[in-house]
Amino acid sequence: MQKHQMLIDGEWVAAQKGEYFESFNPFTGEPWALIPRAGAADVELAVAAARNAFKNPAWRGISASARGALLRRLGDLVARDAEKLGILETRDNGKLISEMGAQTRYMPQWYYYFGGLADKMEGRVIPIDKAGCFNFTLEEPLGVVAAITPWNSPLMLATWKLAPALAAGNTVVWKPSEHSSVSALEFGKLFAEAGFPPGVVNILTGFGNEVGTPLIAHNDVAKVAFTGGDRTGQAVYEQAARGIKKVTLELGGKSANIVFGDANLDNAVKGVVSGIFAATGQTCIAGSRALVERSVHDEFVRRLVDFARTAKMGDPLDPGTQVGPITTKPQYAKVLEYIQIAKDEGAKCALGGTAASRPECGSGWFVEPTIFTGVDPKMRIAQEEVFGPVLSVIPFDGEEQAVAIANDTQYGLAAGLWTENMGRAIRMSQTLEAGTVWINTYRATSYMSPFGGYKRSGIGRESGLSAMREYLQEKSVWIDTSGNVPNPFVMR
Ligand code: TXE
Repeated sequence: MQKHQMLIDGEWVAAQKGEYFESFNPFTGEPWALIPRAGAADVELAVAAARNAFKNPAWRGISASARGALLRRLGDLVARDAEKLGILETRDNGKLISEMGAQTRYMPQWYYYFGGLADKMEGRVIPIDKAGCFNFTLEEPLGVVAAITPWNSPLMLATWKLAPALAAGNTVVWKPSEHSSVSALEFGKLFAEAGFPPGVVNILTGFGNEVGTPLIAHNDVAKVAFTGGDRTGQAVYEQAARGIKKVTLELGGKSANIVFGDANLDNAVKGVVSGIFAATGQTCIAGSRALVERSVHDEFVRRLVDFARTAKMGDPLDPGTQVGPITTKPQYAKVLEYIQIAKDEGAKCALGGTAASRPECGSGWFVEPTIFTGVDPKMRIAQEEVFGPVLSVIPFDGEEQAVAIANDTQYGLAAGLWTENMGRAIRMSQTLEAGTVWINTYRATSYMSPFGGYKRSGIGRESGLSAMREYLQEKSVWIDTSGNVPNPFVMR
């Protein structure tokens, strides 16, 4: 079994207590790596390193253009190592190499884009209303950013935080998920090679309560950037609030993929399948509710089931595999529990509905692609995030009802619309409560386009120009130009 070290102040180290935990390969169900189990003492060291690096002229004193150049160099190194990093992700989280490899190959674009933005975040001169005053603004970094990331797209979701945080001049302590530390540690080797000074990025591996909690609580942490489940996100938000820390939260959803009778049904079937089965449902943007207009409901379900039935399950490292295992054993148990809940609630199982025992699934944690019909929008299976290959099909009549059902959850991350009526598509893009709306497509994301949630799906935006602002603060600077300080007892 490989034994790993974590990154503090440019050094590769064990945890202070010398403890390790096992990381599992979800395809075999076997442990394959030993990861340092960090705790509060390691948090102290990593935050001190990040704090010192933030003040160090080697980082604070270089120009924004030089920071941008470092990010672009990092992007080149990620491009060079994309295949290796993708394979490590798949070993650790069991998601398809076709998906993980595509993500690691696309990741350099974030470093190029935010590297380009580094020297373009200009302040403003305000045409101030006070005579004898000159007023301008500065865009300044926040300080030490705590980045806490999940296991489902480990390096991509970290990249969404690291690239803007570093471009803005912050330093980072990154805690990857305990289920996917290996790719993070391999990725961590690239910072020194790209030329980042020690301590600018530190990586602490371990568990949420042992590393995440003291990290968020630390006085020298200015901001918390978190992706994960909404309950954990709530706890993170509450704790960050005690220190009045800035936060961005990306917290998953119960996204609706809405199919109208006038849609190109072949495309809509592909879109719905891609939304729920392509990433084994383990994605924040999973289109886990298919809302289907009643006029085409039966025909659509028939085509959907026929298509989903052909999905090839098996080794996620095989490029031909279409549905992989569930990443963790508790998550596997959670998905099966929700399938039982749906059955108990009276939903009708049109496909799957069990653990997968196909020979090609070996001893991995696989669940059959599952489709429930006859789902009432109030059922738990239609309201709660399952995070697995489980789709709820809900019929509707007309646009108004579609919007009402789509918006009737506590989440608001994304929505898909399948229709040839562009007037309706544009109307609905304005009434759907979701941070992203896809029209006749699904699961498209880009470094250029803001991504984030409405309602319980989160706070703040990642990617695009908006992300840069999440890692900067604006300072207002006043200068007297009159040389004559007025009456000190009257506010100017
Ligand atoms: O995520 P957690 P889990 C959802 C999905 C899934 C559920 C639970 O529904 O079934 O969350 O998954 C760290 N303070 N999503 O338990 O707990 C943890 O170590 C600070 C949606 O794996 O949210 C990890 O690094 N940090 C989601 C990170 O938080 C804490 C992606 C995420 O773990 C912490 C993943 C604490 N108290 C799961 N507790 C999405 N939005 O895509 C845990 N952590």
